[in-house]
Parts: sequence; C-alpha cells; structure tokens
Amino acid sequence: MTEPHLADVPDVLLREFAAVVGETHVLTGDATAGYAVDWTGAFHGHTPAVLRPGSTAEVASLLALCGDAGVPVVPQGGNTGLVGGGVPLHGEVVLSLARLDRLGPVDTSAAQVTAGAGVTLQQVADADPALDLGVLIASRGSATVGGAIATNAGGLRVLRYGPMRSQLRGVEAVLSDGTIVSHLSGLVKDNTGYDYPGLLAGSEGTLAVVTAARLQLVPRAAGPVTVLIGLDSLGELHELASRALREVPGLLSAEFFTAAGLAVLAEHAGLAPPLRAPVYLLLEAAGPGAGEDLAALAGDLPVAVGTTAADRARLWAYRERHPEAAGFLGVPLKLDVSVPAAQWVRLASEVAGVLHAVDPDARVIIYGHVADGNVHVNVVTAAPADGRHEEAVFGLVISLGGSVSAEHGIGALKAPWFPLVRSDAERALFTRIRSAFDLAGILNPHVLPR
Ligand code: 2HG
Ligand code: ZN
Repeated sequence: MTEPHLADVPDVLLREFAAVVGETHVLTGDATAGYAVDWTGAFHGHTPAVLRPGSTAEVASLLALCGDAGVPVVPQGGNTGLVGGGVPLHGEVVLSLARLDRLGPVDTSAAQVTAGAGVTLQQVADADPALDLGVLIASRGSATVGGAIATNAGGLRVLRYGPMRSQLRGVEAVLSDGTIVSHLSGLVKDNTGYDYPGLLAGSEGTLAVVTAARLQLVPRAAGPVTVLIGLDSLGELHELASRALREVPGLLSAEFFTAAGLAVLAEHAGLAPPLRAPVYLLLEAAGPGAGEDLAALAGDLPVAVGTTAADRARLWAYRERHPEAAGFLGVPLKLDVSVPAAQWVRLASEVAGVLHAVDPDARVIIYGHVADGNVHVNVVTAAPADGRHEEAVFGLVISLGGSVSAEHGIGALKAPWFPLVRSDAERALFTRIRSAFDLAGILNPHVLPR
C-alpha cells in the first residue's frame, strides 16, 4: 500500500497550534500512533499532528487556523467507531475532543445534563442515581458524547429510547471557520427554526465539531430482569421477539446471537454457554410485572434468568462481548445492516450463504438488535478483501429493501456503496447542506462522499 499523503502542515502552523493549546497538546511523530488506527486494527492512517484542545474556544481557534490554511481535519472522540470515520486515513490532522470532559450538574427537574464532547457515555449514565442515559452501547466506557452524536450511536435500547439523536436537547458546535454555534437551554418545546442538533447527529464529523450537548436523561430502570432464551431457528427467534414487542410493556432490549459466535467466545474468552441452542434471544424488561411478562413469553423454552446486577451482567456478557468474537479469529470486516421487519429472517438466514458463495472459507458471525431489523455481520475473510464481501452482503440487503448502515455510519468503509442507498437528488442535497456548514471544506473530507 502506498503511504497516504500527509496534509501539508508547515512548522509555523504547528507553532500556531501550540500557541493555542500548549505544546504538550500538539502531538507529532510516534505519539500520534494510537490516534491513527481504530480498535479493531482494520483502519490504519497517518497524521502530521494530533491536536488536543481543552476548551470550546481552543477548538474554535484551531479550526480557524486549519480552515485558513486549508488543512483537512478528522474529529475524533473515543475512537470506538467501526467504519473508519474517525481515523486519519488520508493524512488529515486529528482533532481529539477527549479533553472536553466537563460534565455539568444534573438538572433533576428537567432530567437533563450538559456534557462536554469528551465525556464518556458511562459517565453520563452514572451522573445521577435515579436517572440514566437512554443510549447503552458496549463501548460506553470509552465512547464519548461527541462521537456518539456524530455517529448517531444506537445500541442496546433503541427500541425503547431511540438512538443518540433522540436524546439531544441541544448542542454546542464549532464550524470550520471557527464560528461557535450554541443552543443548550434544553427546552422541550422550542419551535424556532432548523433543528441543527438533529442534523449534526449522524453527520460523521462532516458538518461541524460538536463540543458539548444538552442530553435528555431517562428514569433508571426499576427492577430490570434479563432473560436469555434458547431457540431452534431464526424464524422462531424473530417471532418471539415480535411477540415481546407487543406483549411486554416494559421491554428495553431484544438482542440476538447464534451458537457460532458463542462458541468463539467460549473458546477464547472463557464464556461457558448457560444453555445450548442454535440461536439465542436476550430480552430485558423493567417495571411492574416485567419478570412475569418475560416468564410467560418464554413458556417452556430453555431460559436463563438474571435479576441481580451480577447475574444480569453475566447474561449480557454473552451478547456484549460479541463485537470481540471475530477479532479472536483475525482482523474482522464489520458490516452493519438493516432490513424491514418482515425481511429480517431472510437476511439473518441467508447472509452467511451469500458470503460463502464468494469466499467459501470465510468465518461469519452474526448478532445484533433483532427488534430494529438490524444484523451485525462480522466476517473474517479468507479470500482477498477486494469488495466481494461487501457486494455480496449489500446486494442481499438492497434486494430486501434495507440499508447498508443501520447504526455505524458510512465512514470510509461504506463510501463506495453510498449511492446504493441514497439517490442522486439526495446526495446533491447533502452536498449543499455540507457546503453551508463546512465553509472551509476541511471537515472529514473523505467521509460521506460529496
Ligand atoms: C454492537 O451492537 C455494536 O455490539 C458493535 O454495534 C457491532 O462490532 C460490531 O459489529
Ligand atoms: Zn450494534
């Protein structure tokens, strides 16, 4: 592979960066290594500098400098993304928001909090004993508020609380010319023009750099009960999950995985299966009657039940550690796709077959958020990674009326397939929106192709 061309950052610009943030917060050379690769090892980039601002004003000054010099910038949060959207694959400068870690006091009357972009999702969730963040993702200890907004993170409770966009009551962000826009009052009703916080959610760092957010919190689940149910087929699993959506009013999560992924976790992470079945449905519910509702739903099926925090965590580990499973076998290709509910069984049943047709020795692990029509397809390839795996999976998904990205975004990984899911007219509109925000044209230029 040829070395990516590093953005041209002259020494004088590096000195100007240092004058803004201090020399210790302008990283160059080997010190940038951890910021240039994602956690799965699938995306490797290079950067002339990592900038670590400690305030919104510093973000504004840095962006103004980059904008003036035409230096491309990749904003980065906890670097837990899965589509290469937060790493400098084309030699961009990295703008790390990790130091914007101020978490305001919780406003208990509104159940809201203002959090800096670098605050982790776990810290928001822990901010008040009676309240919680509606978004729950496995990487919550590292994933940050800014990154979760930029990617519109979904996760394990979307069926109940929606993705990150649904938690947003306002944002503060910096445009690429250094202008700060801020709307953090948190009003529940505020019909005063464009919902730009909603637009920044899922913008993958292409419109503005989110520096803080006003987040709606949710009541902490009372008496949560977790069950892991063993089933014989994906069809039965989907049917039971659909019934849970209808019949369990306190339902928080409906997640699935299969024996293939669990076998890898058993071997490499010591997670001994609590029961044996071809496919597994994990349900969690809370509130009055949750335990009885889940028991009635499970009926005579094999089931493991967790009511204490420790037992629930043990059951959740089988699902939450699935993103690591393929990594034990090699560097994984992670495809995150969704289809309408009526097509979910076909997607989940056929996806391994279409992959094996183009790569007979590929290892395929599927799991995900069954109630959202969302399947995570993790592939450890044996044949050359020349796009054949993406073509196979996305071909199936499109034939079923689905999307090439359910919750991880487009990033670098899916850029070539973007036109499959967005028309010429939509992409032209995206381009005009982008130009309106990113006047300098420097924000994540290779993500969400223009
Ligand atoms: C999950 O649901 C995450 O566990 C990660 O979205 C999925 O690693 C993946 O493919
Ligand atoms: Zn997911």
